[in-house]
Amino acid sequence: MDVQQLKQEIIAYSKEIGIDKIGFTSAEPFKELKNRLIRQQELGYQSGFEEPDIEKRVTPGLLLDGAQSIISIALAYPSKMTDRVEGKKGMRRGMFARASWGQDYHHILRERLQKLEIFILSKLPEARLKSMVDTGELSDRAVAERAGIGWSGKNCAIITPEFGSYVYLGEMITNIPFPPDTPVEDQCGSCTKCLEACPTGALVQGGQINAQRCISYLTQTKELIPDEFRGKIGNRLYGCDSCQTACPYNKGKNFHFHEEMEPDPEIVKPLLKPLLKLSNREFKSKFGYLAGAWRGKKPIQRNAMLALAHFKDKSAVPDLVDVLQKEASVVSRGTAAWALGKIGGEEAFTALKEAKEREMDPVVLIEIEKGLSLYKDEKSE
Ligand code: B12
Ligand code: SF4
Ligand code: SF4
Repeated sequence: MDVQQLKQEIIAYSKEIGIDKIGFTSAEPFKELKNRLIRQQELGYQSGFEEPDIEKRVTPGLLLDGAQSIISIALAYPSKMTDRVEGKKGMRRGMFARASWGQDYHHILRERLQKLEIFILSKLPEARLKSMVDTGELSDRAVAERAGIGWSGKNCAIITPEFGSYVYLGEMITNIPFPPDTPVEDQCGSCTKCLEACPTGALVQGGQINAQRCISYLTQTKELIPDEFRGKIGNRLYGCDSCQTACPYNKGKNFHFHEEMEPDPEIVKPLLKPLLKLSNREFKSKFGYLAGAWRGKKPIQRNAMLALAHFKDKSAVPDLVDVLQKEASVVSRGTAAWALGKIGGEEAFTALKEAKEREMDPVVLIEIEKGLSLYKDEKSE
């Protein structure tokens, strides 16, 4: 078997099936990454969404018997919507980050990798292959970096010279000894735009994130958002793009190669108030196909309440009062209380005072107190 020729055939086929960039690297352990992961764990900087077994993360041989190489793929996603919708007073909108536009990218990339597996097996039936996207053990970025897809930016993203960092990543471990590609040279230089743009200081230094401070992470948690970050989430419902939009290498990068990735503006920039009233079934049928729906309805509703607070949208007060009075979830009632205090006005204040008499949950009671003091602060200004 001529592996060099097979590599060329795979590259040609990848273009036919809509893979925008492909790279090859060895299945050697990721030594530098190992130290990095241990350090991040020690510092408490991880999100908890990562695979917990560090050995597995850095040793492809533990994931596929006889692993020899890894094929890394990248698919570019759009950064601008073709049809736009604008929010206005009383009709405010929230925002899903670009990585959650169109169909869930996990399905799209898995489908491409599956096609690639079938192709390789048709040429080499004895090949052993194992593909993964995001939820697998490997670090998709570390693989992509070593396979020459792009460099690892100070914003932590893999930046491709062709498509910027607006690319999804996935990979396939193989037992075929493909010749490796050369990594792309780091082009960040003295730039620090992403570090400056990060609203929460989550990028503690170039290439190092404290995920616990990252808005993308916070929007995906199920708990109350810590006070420090509530005012910084803005109108983000899922994810955060600030350290990518700030990057000069993303300027003008907006690729619409894949129909499945086209966003529906009414879905990825939805009106906020109706989100508070969605049934589980409505949420699933409207938003269920987005990558950003993986944690379910409640975190999106919590973030929507913070967004309404961010806009100080008085027209949302009756809906927030409804949540405060009727919702079973402590996180929802607590967030509604805080949002009412932030928005202010007599109606909100009265609802908070009434809730204080009625509420039994100590966590919600604390949020009601915060809401009341926010309102008082506003009045005394
Ligand atoms: C956990 C996770 C998160 C966490 C933590 C993010 C992080 N930076 O670690 C949270 C929830 C915050 C998150 C957010 C986002 N994520 Co995310 N996330 C992941 C996941 C599941 C694991 C990442 C991980 O292991 N991080 C640990 C760090 C330590 O490792 P790493 O970043 O993977 O690898 C790099 C570092 O280790 C670095 N490194 C290694 N050694 C050393 C040594 C030194 C000195 C330095 C400086 C660096 C360094 O080099 C590696 C290569 O870049 C991956 C999928 C996967 N299985 O890999 C997706 C993934 C990284 N996420 C992705 C995306 C798109 C995002 C968001 C843009 C989504 C959004 N719009 O909100 C944001 C971006 C936030 C950011 N600035 O990183 C993409 C990235 C695509 C790309 N072009 O880079 C991935 C690859 C998913 C995918 N398959 O496409 N994510
Ligand atoms: S995604 Fe947002 S919060 Fe997270 S590091 Fe980037 S700019 Fe900061
Ligand atoms: S904004 Fe500047 S420092 Fe940050 S990733 Fe882009 S080029 Fe690198």
